[in-house]
Amino acid sequence: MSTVTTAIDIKKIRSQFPILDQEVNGKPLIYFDNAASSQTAKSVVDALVNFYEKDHANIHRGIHTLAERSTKAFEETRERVHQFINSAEADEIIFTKGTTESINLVAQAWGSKFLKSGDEILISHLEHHSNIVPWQLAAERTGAIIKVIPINEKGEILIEEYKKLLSTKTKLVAVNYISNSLGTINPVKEIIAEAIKVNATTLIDAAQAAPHIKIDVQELNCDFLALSSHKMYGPTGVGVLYGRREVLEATPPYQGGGEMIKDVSFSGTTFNDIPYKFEAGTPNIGGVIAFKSAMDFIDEIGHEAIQAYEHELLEYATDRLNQIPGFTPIGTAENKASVISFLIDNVHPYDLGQLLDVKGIAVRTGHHCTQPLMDFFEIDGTVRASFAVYNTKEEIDVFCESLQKIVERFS
Ligand code: C6P
Repeated sequence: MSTVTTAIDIKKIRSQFPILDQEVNGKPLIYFDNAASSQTAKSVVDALVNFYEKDHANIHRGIHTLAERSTKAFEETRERVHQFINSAEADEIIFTKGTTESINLVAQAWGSKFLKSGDEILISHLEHHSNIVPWQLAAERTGAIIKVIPINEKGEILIEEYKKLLSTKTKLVAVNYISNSLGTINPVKEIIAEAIKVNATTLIDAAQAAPHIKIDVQELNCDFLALSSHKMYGPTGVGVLYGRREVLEATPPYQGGGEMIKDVSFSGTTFNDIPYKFEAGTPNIGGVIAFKSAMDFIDEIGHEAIQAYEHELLEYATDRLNQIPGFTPIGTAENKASVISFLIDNVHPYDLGQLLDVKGIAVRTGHHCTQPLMDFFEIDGTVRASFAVYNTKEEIDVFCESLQKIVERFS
């Protein structure tokens, strides 16, 4: 058994995740499906319970005590996100259901005003369907054209090819920070800087980045950034859209309803200020409030420590997996987060996923909502192991030994 060298109190961290302390199919659970959804920290669950047991009321509407309490806690999370991603102000933080809704909001609301026939939208070949389909719908509505930034065999964006695609016709560049299927960390700062040269608006899909690396929207200088709480040890059904003030103010509302208005009459409506203009209806109040505890959990460990530890897990697993006969990694970028997508000769990914589940190991199999990327590699899908800060080298040992046995059975 190996020991982890990076300074991190794994016992303390794991104590925040009682769900990990169980058997699945008679074996201790090993949860390596964190890119799909990470487990929820106990402090987050406690915050949710506390809200429903003590503070539940609708927000921004009532003047009674519970309404004031829940409104205050909700707005405290907005402040917390503002700090967490270093936006210029808290009003630039909009709560959504998740990254998918955040991107759809931009594609529909911003797209309806700022995209017109012949305009170009640049996305990369690495994108999740959530950063492809909303643009296809926007393109259909407006006559804009989608252009795809090519990648190499390692799964890295070809920056020189990207630069060639940029022109005065480019109205939007939308790319992910970290690829969910391959783990590639994209040079988003450089991508944004190049987009700014042609006055293009930029959107960063940070769904996979937010749990792993420090995000600083002012340093990145992006116009929009999207993330999901459930990949950050927080609750499902909560996401964030960051938007630069000027861009948000210029963007029309996404949905109509309660809270997003200043004044409504049958002859017309005036809209609320940002961020409320984009938050129609009653949101996931409890989820948003509990999301604050997820950011506290991440910051207590620190992004630097998280990144160093997860990188150690990535290198350890990669070395061990490379020794397994028939192992082929899919995505071998120089700059990678803790995601390993792979194939094993003669074993279908679904069979592998099922056989690993029998051993209590949770991985994701399939196309990971990135079918164009799978087409690039001429495969239907992969097996994907994605590590979080609560995973250990000992779990990787069990995973590799289990894989080895499966390979032996199939050879
Ligand atoms: N990827 C995965 O297993 P939502 O579902 O809205 O929270 O996030 C969508 C999304 C957008 N962009 C990226 C880069 C993502 O990874 C995801 C979610 C999960 O890879 C579920 S498909």
